[in-house]
Amino acid sequence: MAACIFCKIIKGEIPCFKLFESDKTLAFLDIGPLSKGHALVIPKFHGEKLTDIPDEHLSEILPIAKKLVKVTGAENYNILQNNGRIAHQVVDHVHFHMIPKPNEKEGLGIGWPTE
Ligand code: IU
Repeated sequence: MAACIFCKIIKGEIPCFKLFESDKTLAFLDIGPLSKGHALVIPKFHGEKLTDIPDEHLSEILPIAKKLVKVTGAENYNILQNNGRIAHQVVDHVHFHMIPKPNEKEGLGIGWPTE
């Protein structure tokens, strides 16, 4: 979809800090992180809401979110997916948030390679 910002990220027209990519799925760091390591996992298939995405384009999403959790070392984390304005969706391309919740004392485990 021409005007979709996440489709532009998928096409490489807008840069992102890429964490994982396959033919169906892209994961990258959120530009406005709620915590260190906040990542988004998105299907490359454009759809506004979860119910718009064919199952075969969703199959990698949770396995990749799990891998990203392990990379951060977070023991506490949220996996979130918002649909519609009332449900706090801002970007109209399906995305799953992986939001680590750092331990106050020890922080995250191994952290990202940028550190
Ligand atoms: P939401 O679930 O639609 O509310 O979340 C949208 C997220 O997309 C939000 O956390 C933004 O910081 C994030 N984001 C981004 O990572 N890169 C962008 O270019 C834009 C939004 I626009």
